[in-house]
Amino acid sequence: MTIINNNIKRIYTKIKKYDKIVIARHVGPDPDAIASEIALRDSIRLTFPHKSCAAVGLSVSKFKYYGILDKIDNEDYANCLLIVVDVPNLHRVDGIDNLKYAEILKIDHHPKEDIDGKFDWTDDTACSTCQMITELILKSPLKMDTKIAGNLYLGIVSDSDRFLLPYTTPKTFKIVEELITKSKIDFPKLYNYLYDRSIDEVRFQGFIAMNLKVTENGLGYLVIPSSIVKKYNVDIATPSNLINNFNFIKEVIVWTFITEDIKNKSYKVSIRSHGPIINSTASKYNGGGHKYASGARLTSEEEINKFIHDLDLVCLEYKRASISNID
Ligand SMILES: [Mn+2]
Repeated sequence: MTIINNNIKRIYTKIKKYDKIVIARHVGPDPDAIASEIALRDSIRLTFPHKSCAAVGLSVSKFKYYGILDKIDNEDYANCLLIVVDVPNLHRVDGIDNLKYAEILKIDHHPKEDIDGKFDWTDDTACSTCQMITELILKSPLKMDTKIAGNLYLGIVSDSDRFLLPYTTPKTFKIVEELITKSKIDFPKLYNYLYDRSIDEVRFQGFIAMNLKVTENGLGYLVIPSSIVKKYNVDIATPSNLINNFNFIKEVIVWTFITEDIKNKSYKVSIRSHGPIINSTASKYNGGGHKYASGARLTSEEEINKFIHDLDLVCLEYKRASISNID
């Protein structure tokens, strides 16, 4: 097989060269992060059975379906090739403390930040890292099986919010078409793994809908105290899992959930946008991410107020700019 794409050729060459490979992703993983690290690991194992390849990071029980993550002995993996997926900054990579890697290689669809891999394949026009991994496998001698294909499909569907977000491109559909055709996955069956919800979570979503505050400028926001998280029997990651479900509200152009995290003495923040660019605001508050989907961390009530005020201004400026464009 001749590899045409240069990025793919370089990544494949590196994978071929190393006998020890560790794959890692960001802390607080989502389906795209988990699916991309596990799918790439399984494909490398399938193609090169003699290599030691591990996918690391804290396991999350609700993502068990994708596969089991590896606990590694750092000594065993000394001088390995480290591949980081779905994360642009080193301090957010999970499970690589004290790992002595020979080279780092990055595959990611977030805007570039501080990880400068020896080789860096960043494509911030890709809807998901899974889209990139799918392309990598389809266009190189790396092998695919039904399980790998299913994982990749779920990562793509989840990160593009069912092909709804603006990062969904004709290329996304082309790659998905090829993925489905070649692997013959039963994709409607897979949706249960993404969209089945507990009644607690559904009731909690009702709480958010009932209590979301909406400003005149189109900012929807809600501060969620830990007592509420406890009362509804959910966890502090639940609001960020639910945030995309609020993307259809006419009066709202930017929305954010600010959840109290007692353990870390801070507030976990998720932000989404229908137009205003929000990652610059997120990075002012110990966070970052995509233009229209970001996260942040806040430490005090005073900071929460400042953050809400800042985001509201972003909405106001966006509205003003849209009106003057019409003129
Ligand atoms: Mn992603």
